[in-house]
Amino acid sequence: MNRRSFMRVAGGSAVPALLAPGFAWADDAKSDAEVGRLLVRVKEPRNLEYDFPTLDSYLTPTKDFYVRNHFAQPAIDVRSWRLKVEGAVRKPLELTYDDIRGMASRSVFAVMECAGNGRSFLVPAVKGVPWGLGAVGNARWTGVPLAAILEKAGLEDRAVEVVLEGADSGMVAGAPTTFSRSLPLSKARKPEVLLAHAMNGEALTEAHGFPVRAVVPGWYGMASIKWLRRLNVVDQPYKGHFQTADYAITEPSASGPILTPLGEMQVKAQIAQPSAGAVLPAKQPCRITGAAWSGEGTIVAVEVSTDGGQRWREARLRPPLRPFAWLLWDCTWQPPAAGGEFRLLARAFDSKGNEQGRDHDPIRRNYMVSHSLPVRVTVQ
Ligand SMILES: Nc1nc2c(c(=O)[nH]1)N[C@H]1C(S)=C(S)[C@@H](COP(=O)(O)O)O[C@H]1N2
Ligand SMILES: [Mo]
Repeated sequence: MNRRSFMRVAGGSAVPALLAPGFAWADDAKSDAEVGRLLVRVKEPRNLEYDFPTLDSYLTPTKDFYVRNHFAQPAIDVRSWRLKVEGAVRKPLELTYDDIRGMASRSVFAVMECAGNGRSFLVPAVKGVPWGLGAVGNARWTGVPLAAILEKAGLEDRAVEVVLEGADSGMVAGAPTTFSRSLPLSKARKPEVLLAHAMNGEALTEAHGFPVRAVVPGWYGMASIKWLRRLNVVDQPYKGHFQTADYAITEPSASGPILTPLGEMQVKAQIAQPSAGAVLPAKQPCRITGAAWSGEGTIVAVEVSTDGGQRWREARLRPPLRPFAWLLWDCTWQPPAAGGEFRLLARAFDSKGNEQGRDHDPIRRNYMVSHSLPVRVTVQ
């Protein structure tokens, strides 16, 4: 046990009972100054999880923001780095870091959630990085709208999608593969979609995609390609590994199952406090806190149950309420004198009429784990 984890235990904050066995604190794995209180899920390539029960601020500090890497982090020399824009465009471009920072930028507050967040709670167990609650964070992203870059390059009429390609790569099923994914033009041209060069007011860190990454607000994290090096405008739907074999679900249809790349995030509330396994004193008011977010809708209500889902009460939504970002919510509960075991649940509702569900639909495989996850506590 290193010093920090020792202090956490000694300081009375229970080691989260949610953690998969064999976890280590990030400090054990590396001395990188950008790592704060992250939990190591996979050491190499680096996959680090936010300790969600510590949630106490609207913006997730960059050092506490989860990291999801499929391949080794690429080494990029920003002086020779270029972003190529090519394919079905009238004027191919090669942009430098300074070119991009010199263009008109905007900032968007947006939650980023990995499509595999929460999968360690699925029974039976599924494959993939065993994320608990913390493959999610909320940040302020600054950059150039992708739409402005596509406009500059001039789309040809045959264009249907933009393939965003990262500088990282590795062998997948025997073939060299880059981390790439496409966006349909309908989303790519939305004003919120950015080629971001800053996060929470500072230049991107290497772990989060320096020099430039995509940020696709409202969509699961896999769309937000880090270490961008190429935008390839294509005239056919892209069939890359990370939207066919991975990050896709097979949806039934009249003409048989159709493979659909994952896109929009699902409406979701998560409880941060109390955390699983907490022991609460009877008759003493307890604050239940958490965050809630959705895809392209905004949160309109969060409800909390302390009896496993029989009765629900409305939580207080704390401003700011912004599209694409999460919001923090809370409510007060008076644990009964009799004590016992309790199952806490939260559920969110959004402006598009979506309601958080109670179960995981198997069609979603090991992705989109958006149902209400129970937090078991003891009152005594
Ligand atoms: N180039 C590249 N981009 C990537 C990935 C990756 O492995 N390589 N992982 C994706 C996934 S699955 C997620 S959830 C987000 C996570 O972003 P973060 O590491 O900044 O939290 O990045 C996405 N962009
Ligand atoms: Mo992800």
